[in-house]
Amino acid sequence: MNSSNGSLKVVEQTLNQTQEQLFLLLDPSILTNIQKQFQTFSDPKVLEDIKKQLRPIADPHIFADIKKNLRALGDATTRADVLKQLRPISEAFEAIRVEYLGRKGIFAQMFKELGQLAPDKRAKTGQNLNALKKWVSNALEERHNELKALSEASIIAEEKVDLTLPGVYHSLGHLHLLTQVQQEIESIFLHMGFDVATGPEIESEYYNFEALNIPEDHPAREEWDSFYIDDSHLLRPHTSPVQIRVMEQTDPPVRIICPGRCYRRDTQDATHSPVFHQVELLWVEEGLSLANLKYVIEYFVHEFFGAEYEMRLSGDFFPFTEPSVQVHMRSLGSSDWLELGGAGMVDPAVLAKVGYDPEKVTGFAFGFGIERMAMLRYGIDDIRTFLTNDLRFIEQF
Ligand code: FA5
Repeated sequence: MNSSNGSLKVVEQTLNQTQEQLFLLLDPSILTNIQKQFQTFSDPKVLEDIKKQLRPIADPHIFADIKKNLRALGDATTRADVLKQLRPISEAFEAIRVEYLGRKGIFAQMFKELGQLAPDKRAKTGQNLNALKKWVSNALEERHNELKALSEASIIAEEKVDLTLPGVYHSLGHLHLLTQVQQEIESIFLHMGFDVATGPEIESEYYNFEALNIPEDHPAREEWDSFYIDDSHLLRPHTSPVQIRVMEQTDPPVRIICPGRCYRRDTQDATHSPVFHQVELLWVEEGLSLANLKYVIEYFVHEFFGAEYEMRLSGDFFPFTEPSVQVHMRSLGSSDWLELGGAGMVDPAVLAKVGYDPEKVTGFAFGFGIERMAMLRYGIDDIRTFLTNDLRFIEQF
């Protein structure tokens, strides 16, 4: 047991004892007993005896002890809890005051009976009765003041702030690496004059497939055949549907990026996760060509990865771009290329579907994996680490 616990026990014991002793003074038998001896109040010995019986109200040591031990309780909450136990004690003192000194209290009764005494006894008894009443009244007032001081002193002690104590450190946490990377990508494109667009993660087949030039019987559907919510809605497997939603609502020129979560039924491995992020880019305007697409990607790679990385475009196929390319990246000197995503010139059929004139405007788009970019930049060799919430990983970034 430490000393604080020891003090707590002592304070609580003292409080209990005091309370019990005070209750005894309210026992009707002691009250009648005092009253019965009234006739003999002229005898100083009787008075001393009564004062002895009333000792609990005249004992200043009870509060001195409580105070000393309260101070030893370091914890303010414990102190506050203990202080609450003073309430029944102060109530007991008040009850005693009423029983003894109140209008119908025993002193009032004894003063009434004074008149019935023989005149020779009356004066001395009356004097002693007065003295005793004063003694009781003083004792009660002193205890009352001590009680008040005790509560006030403890409250002040509680409120005192020790500025020399070491502060409590609250760790604030920080953004997850993926969020940091996403924000950095957004910032690069915002500086290039692109807007950031968003779209729903539960997407209809129309935006996910038909509008992107992938009819129902097209084999490419299988590649993006993700988690279905009902017959015609699925968790989007890529961010390309946002291109359609934006173009439907905006006349060209359109210059947007759309970062967001995607879902696929891919088996999890070091580079595949069923939940991952892509950033989509779309630029539609008059006179755009594949050269502009290459420039934008190169500029972005330079800004995001720096000079120590190289990129490569190679031919690919997507139903919604023509021609289509695959973008790969690697750090200089490395033999492994990592696929960032697909890109290409927006297929004229897609432009026509949203009401654009493919004879007038052309556009290009890409969709890159955000995890893959972060992995490349920070040398992370397993995509699963992004989602395991291991602080040893998270706190590195
Ligand atoms: C697409 O999703 C196309 N929508 C990209 C596109 C947009 C092409 C615009 C043309 C024009 P693809 O299925 O290749 O493409 O996915 C693009 C990138 O998303 C991948 O290269 C990879 O970086 C990332 N990705 C795809 N599946 C996963 C996965 N399961 N886990 C982590 N990253 C993934």
